[in-house]
Amino acid sequence: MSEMQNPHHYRKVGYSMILVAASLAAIGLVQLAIGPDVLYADSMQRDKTAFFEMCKAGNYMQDGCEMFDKPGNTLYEIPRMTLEGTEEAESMIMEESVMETPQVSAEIVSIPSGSGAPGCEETNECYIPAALTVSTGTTVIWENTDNAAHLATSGTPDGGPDGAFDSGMIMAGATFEYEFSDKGEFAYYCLVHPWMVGTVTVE
Ligand SMILES: [Cu+2]
Repeated sequence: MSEMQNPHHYRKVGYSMILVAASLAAIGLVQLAIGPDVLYADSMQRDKTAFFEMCKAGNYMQDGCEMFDKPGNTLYEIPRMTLEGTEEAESMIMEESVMETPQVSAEIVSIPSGSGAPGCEETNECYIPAALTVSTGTTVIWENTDNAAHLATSGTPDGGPDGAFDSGMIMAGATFEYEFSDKGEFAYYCLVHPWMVGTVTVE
């Protein structure tokens, strides 16, 4: 008896054909579930983006590139129109917002005019704001708007400098920057005008 005449082999072939038919049916169902529109829109988007990149590379001089003569506008209109609601659109929106967020954050503490004479401590305004709360990695910029020189030295008038930071003399109109990398509460004061006190709380 040859291999082809083995009835068990016919049965195997039969099973194989059922399997192939089932696979085709499954592929059809998956295609229905995904929807051809999504795939179509996706490839349309790819084509448009590729075309735009080609135009951009050629400085918009080629035929058909007039539609992109306002670079920047069109590039961002395309994804919004065709990809809204898809995962890709969401990730693009996220990328955009990441780009808009400044990488370095900074806060300004103003040293107001007249703080070289006692009195500003009565309203807690020798540094403005006298109590500042920032997140780690923030750069605090002390801006001396007075016509006298001042300092921002970490520590307290009673305990003296604690060594965390020290501006040295900030001359009239000058600034001092310090980046707070560690969490904690940092008291500081002015060495030459000890009524001037402030705190930076880093969270
Ligand atoms: Cu001072």
